Amino acid sequence: ATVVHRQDYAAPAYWIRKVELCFDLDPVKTIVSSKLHIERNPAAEPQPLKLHGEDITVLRVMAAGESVSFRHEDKLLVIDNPPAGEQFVLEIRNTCSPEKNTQLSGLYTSGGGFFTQCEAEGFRRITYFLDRPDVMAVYTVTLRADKKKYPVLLSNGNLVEQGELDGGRHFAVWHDPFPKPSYLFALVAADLVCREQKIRTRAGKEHLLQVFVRRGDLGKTEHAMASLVASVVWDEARFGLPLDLERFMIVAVEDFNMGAMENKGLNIFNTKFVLASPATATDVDFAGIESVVGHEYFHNWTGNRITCRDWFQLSLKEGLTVFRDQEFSMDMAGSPSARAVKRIEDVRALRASQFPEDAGAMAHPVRPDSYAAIDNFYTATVYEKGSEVVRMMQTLVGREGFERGITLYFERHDGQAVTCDDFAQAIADANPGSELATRLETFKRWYSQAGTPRLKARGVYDAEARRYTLTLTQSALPSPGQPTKQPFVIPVLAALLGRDGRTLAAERLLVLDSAEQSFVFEDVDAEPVPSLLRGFSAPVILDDGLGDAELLTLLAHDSDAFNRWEAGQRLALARLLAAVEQAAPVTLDEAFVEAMRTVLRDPALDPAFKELALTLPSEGYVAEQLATFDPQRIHAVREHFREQLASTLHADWAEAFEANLVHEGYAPTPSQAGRRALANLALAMLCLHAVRSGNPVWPGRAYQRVKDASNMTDRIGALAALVHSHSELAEPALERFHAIAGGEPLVVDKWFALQAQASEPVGAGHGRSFARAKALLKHPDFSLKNPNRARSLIFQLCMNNPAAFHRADAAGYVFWAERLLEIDPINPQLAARLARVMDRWTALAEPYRSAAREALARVAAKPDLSDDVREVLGRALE
Ligand code: DPP
Ligand code: ZN
Repeated sequence: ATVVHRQDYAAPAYWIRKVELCFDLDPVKTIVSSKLHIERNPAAEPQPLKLHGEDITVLRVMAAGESVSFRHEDKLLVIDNPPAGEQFVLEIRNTCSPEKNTQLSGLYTSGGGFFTQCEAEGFRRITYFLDRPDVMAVYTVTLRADKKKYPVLLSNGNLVEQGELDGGRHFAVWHDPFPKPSYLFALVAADLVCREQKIRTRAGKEHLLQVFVRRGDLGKTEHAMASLVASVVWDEARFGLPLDLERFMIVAVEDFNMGAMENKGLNIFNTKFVLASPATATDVDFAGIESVVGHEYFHNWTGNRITCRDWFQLSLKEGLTVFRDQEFSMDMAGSPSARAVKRIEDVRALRASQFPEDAGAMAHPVRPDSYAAIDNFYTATVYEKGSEVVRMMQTLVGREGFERGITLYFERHDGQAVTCDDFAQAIADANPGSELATRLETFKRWYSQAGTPRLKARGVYDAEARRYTLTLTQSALPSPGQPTKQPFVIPVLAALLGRDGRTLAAERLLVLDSAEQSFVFEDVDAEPVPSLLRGFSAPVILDDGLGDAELLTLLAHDSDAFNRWEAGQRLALARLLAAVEQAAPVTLDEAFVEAMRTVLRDPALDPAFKELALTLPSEGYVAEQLATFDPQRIHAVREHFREQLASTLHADWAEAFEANLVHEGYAPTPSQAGRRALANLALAMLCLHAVRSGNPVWPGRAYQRVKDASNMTDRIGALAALVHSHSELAEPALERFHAIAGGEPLVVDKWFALQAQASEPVGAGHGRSFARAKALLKHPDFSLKNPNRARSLIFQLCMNNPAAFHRADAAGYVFWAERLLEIDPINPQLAARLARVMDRWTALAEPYRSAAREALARVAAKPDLSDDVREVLGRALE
């Protein structure tokens, strides 16, 4: 595969200003006719016209009304002698086969309908084009298809005409007035129904919102529609960005590689992020829908109106839009404590996915320097770390300053394809003299340097001078291709607490922009406990040297909820790490258990916060702290700790369970969701203890709940409690759950996922969870072709169940290799994601490390792997 380098960017030699597309839709052979209005770029050297095309067949090419000769070169269609003159029209006719398109990139069929996915490079699988984001054109699209099978015909923009054709066919013509890159093109032809609603923006204009789903799913679209309405209102209120389209459509499809796609005016969504009813979706699903609907809607400005010059700039739109959807969810959550809970969840997700990425074989900067398959760079780094970079800018210029920056960004670049530099420049220029503007070039290292920086903080208190001096130092480990790093700009929100919990110094912003700097706090009454990096103000690994006593102070008193949670996690982490080092089982100390009990009992704390605070750091997070890790050892230690918390806090769990039962009607609000989350954690702990002590009461109650729960959150929570505790009732409960699911795909996905994540027994029965997951491959409901289903079983096992996956006999790795080789010919994007499971194999202890290398080498030896998989394996084995 050819590797593309960021430094090689050159503007295109030709622009395409206008496109007229006509589709004769047929699953076996669809005919695409396109008329391209092409303009030479006067700044470029005269050269052949090279259009991208992949897995499609050209029928004819005409230029300026006459047939023109062309040739193929790799995946390009080359016209050596395009017509002279500044502008000309090129007409192309080609075919593609949607039914055979199992990659789900380009035009494909799903559930008997036609759908598209063009980001990043899917448009070239539909027709020949300059398939790059800096080529922006106005599209007019005609769709023709059988009316009975495909009564709904949709594309971007506005419907301008529709009517009947001979032979039971019909047509629709759509026009999108906004110039857009080809990756934002979409079409849908299917038998769908829709929920619709009108909305009036501040300017008084009325707009139509529509959510299209399969027949029978209409009752599950209310939440998606409500989320869309809220998104429209929020973007106008917070950033002054209104809906610019007459109509905005969302279409749900069952087979989809990503979560959703922001095609102009016609968002296409994985059903997982549209369909929800209390009976089928959990609180987490409801929150996910709100955030993804928001995310895709917000792309309309950050991504579509201003797009990326090239794919290296992907974080320009993704980092910024993740930041916007996180802010949206926080604003929707409302109360300060609900906002904090959302922030904790976002940081936990960042640490679970992005930190390991930054430390592994695929580490890359937020703005990568090269790629073989761009689809491999839709990563946690580009998205989540990219969002943190935007958040740091907001911290450095303030919330109002950031809004001014966004306004300037749109004044300067609306309608353009730009770079991450352009964005940072606009935020800085709107805030002259700010902490950002004065060190912009240094700040931009966040875009170019990979790896998670380490921040060390040490304080000295001078009682006589009542002065506290805090010294911050930073360092960063080498990452692939970047042996040394220059200092980052690290905004550190800091406050000082007394040992008794009172505030000794109010929160202030410290900005570290060199290797080492000291900051002085005057008038400090007593030796303080520093509360640093509040709200996780920078994506770094903090070493503040605090011991148990100080962390207990922060856990009990910090007014920053994030740091309060963090203090509890660090107390737990320190114990987990110490125990992993020991050969013998470790008993949890009284101080820690009491601290957890205090949190659980504190009536002033939000139940959602308690659930987060009482959940031990994940096995993956523990592994990340170690240069070499043994997944089985970590699992055994963490399970042992969970059992101890289950038994020593037994009465408190029982009380928490009863106290947090929700008796009102179901609503996916943060407050109800928090109570359900805590009740479910309590139930899990109660079942764990009951199974160990042979008491049937709590498992019985959990079983009852699987049968009777009025909502999915409680049902699956109870099922999880039985499965993870290895209760005898787990099997009948799983059967019951499957029956209740009634074949509903998203619920069946949950059933697979839960079993794939089932905690592996420690000691007797070890291997049972792996065996169960493996056996599920043969279940009649299982399929590799549906990405959601494949992810629910295979990815959950390989990524989220370390003790089942990393086996001394290497059976987990064999399972991984076999599935990877099965999926790759079907869907390379999906296969490449699965390949990423091995990112951190070099940190594994023996015998896992050698076995992992062998599995990697075995897969890499296959000659006909996709470019996507080859790139990931290549980096892993480098
Ligand atoms: N659909 C993906 C997203 O919104 C890629 N743009 O992040
Ligand atoms: Zn996005």
